Amino acid sequence: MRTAIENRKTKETSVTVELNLDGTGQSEITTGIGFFDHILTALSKYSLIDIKILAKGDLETGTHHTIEDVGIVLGLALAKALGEKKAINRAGWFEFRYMMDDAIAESIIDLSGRGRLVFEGKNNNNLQFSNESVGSIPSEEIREFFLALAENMKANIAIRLTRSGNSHHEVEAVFKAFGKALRMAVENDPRSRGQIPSTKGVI
Ligand SMILES: [Mn+2]
Repeated sequence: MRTAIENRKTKETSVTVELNLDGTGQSEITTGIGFFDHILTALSKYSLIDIKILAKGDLETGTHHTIEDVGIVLGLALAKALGEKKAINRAGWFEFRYMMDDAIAESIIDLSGRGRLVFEGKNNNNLQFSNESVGSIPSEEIREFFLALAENMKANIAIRLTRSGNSHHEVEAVFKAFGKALRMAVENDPRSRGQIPSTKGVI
């Protein structure tokens, strides 16, 4: 079973993440931030990774520490569960079209062993959500989450919002597109016969 548990405690937050890469998209997410719980639940559902997150942060200072630290610990847990990355597809891509047909996002991921985030809107400019806040969080925190995730799971992650819409839908489209790409990347490829998918022999 490709599972992992990670804990991290600082003076700002206490975060526990438990996951199963070969799950069915079951989740129990409690971060104290309702909208964040909502989009992390979508990430679990679309990636089919079972995810439990319990985070207690200094929300009196805002949501920044909690969102970034959940990204760090989720990234560490994903890296641990992937281990040597034997037999995985390694790369994933998916374009998700929101059913209400306003916000459209796409995501590409390479579990390359290097951490990099490309986070852009149309014309390769920086991704800007339509509103400065979405749900109960500043929308700029979404980038901080994915940056922490990319660095700690050591993956190259590209996220592009190709069509604006309702800002809640924009963020959901981003998380769902990323979830689908992640599901493809972590999936075992039966034809690989257990090999590590790299010409270097190590990722
Ligand atoms: Mn929603």
